[in-house]
Amino acid sequence: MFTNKPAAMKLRHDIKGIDKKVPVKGNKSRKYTFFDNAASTPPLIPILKEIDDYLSWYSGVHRGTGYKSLVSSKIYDDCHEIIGKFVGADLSTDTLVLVKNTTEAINKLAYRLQLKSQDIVLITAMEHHSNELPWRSRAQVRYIDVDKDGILDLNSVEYLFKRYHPQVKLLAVCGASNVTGHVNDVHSLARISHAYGCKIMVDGAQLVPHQRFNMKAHSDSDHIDFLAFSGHKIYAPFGSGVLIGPRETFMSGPPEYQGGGTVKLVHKNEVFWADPPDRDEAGSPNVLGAYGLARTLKYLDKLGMDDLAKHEEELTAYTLAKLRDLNSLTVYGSQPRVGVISFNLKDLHHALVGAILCYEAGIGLRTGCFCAQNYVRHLLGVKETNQHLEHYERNELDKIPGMVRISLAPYNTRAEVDHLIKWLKYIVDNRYEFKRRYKYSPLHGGFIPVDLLNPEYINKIYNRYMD
Ligand code: ALA
Repeated sequence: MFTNKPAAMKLRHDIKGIDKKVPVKGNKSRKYTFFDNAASTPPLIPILKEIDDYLSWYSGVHRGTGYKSLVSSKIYDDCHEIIGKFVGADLSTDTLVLVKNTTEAINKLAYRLQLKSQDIVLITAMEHHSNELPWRSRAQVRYIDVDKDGILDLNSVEYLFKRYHPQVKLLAVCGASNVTGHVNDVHSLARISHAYGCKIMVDGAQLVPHQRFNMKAHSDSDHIDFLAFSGHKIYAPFGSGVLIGPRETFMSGPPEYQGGGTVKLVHKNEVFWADPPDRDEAGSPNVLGAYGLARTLKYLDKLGMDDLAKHEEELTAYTLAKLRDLNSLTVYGSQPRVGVISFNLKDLHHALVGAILCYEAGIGLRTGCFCAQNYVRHLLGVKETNQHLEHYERNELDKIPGMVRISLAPYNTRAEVDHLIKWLKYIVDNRYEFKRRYKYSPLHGGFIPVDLLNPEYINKIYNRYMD
């Protein structure tokens, strides 16, 4: 039975746009079911109200003398503390840099570590491109293997450390996969890494929104040295992301972005850089993003992250059981996982399934490779081929392998899952009919119902906001 409903119900009640209706085929509309929380979560009404209230005090920070600027500076600076506290960071020894998102955070760290071309960064074969490409461009990368279900092979971690240390400068690993939702035991990985004198960076984009996360004390061998995560995946889509790490990492050398706010003193021939985090927060910062994220995290703390996580866990188990009851459906990955589930229906292109759910069931989710192409190919047993590049260049996405992904959040309900399952069953039972009714359109880069090749209603809604 479901427990801890009150926290989840309160969260649902506070979601902006929860009752939004979307047009569906046949000139009808229905309440939107949103299962793409791994991409971005919707914002919270109470936080929007707080931001609106604060806006009358909003001003540029750090460099103004007016009263509003003083207030805004204090708010902005304190946001660092509040955000750090949410993940157990110790800001007496760590620095928290506010950036745009996880991608920027990891790129910044890759720059900040001042890696040399012979240095090695260990990553896993289950990473999002954002935790793969920044390392590939600055150091040598070795991949920790995953098994056929996409689960990390711990023997491979030990093997790579034994073989390559002390050349290994960092272990960079996702807390949870954005494809399978699989949760890595990052604290055990931290212990292994520290035993080899190496630091660990956790890409927390898909973990921090789902479970209480604690970086743990520096004195603890399970301590997470660096953490990156995004506000827009934890109900604060106002452009704030987070990078946390030891202060000394941010103390030496110039920042990659240089300009206002990053300096103490500028001479014609010399620059004295500001202390962290200012050195790495160039230009006027995103004060509203910081405020939105800090207030959202306080809200979640008050609601109870553990209760929310428990609800999501039960909803995920419920969804998996229902999916497994369906014929001709393959679910990828394995436990433990957050509410991210990728699957395929036999003989149906993933993008076709996504289109039917969009145009007929009013369900929002994501299909494709989810910016984790190597991992998705591995799970599908598909080899690398340059032919896929030709398909991308011709916008023939219907020729590229991929998956259907649902990503749950604690505000989702069993009724929403039942709605999805009903539709998946309907799709499986009527696959030939759907294949006839939908056509791939290179122009739109997706499948469109043949009687709706010009999706007028999207334009209508667009015009309402953009005209
Ligand atoms: N990385 C985000 C996702 O997996 C955008 O959807």
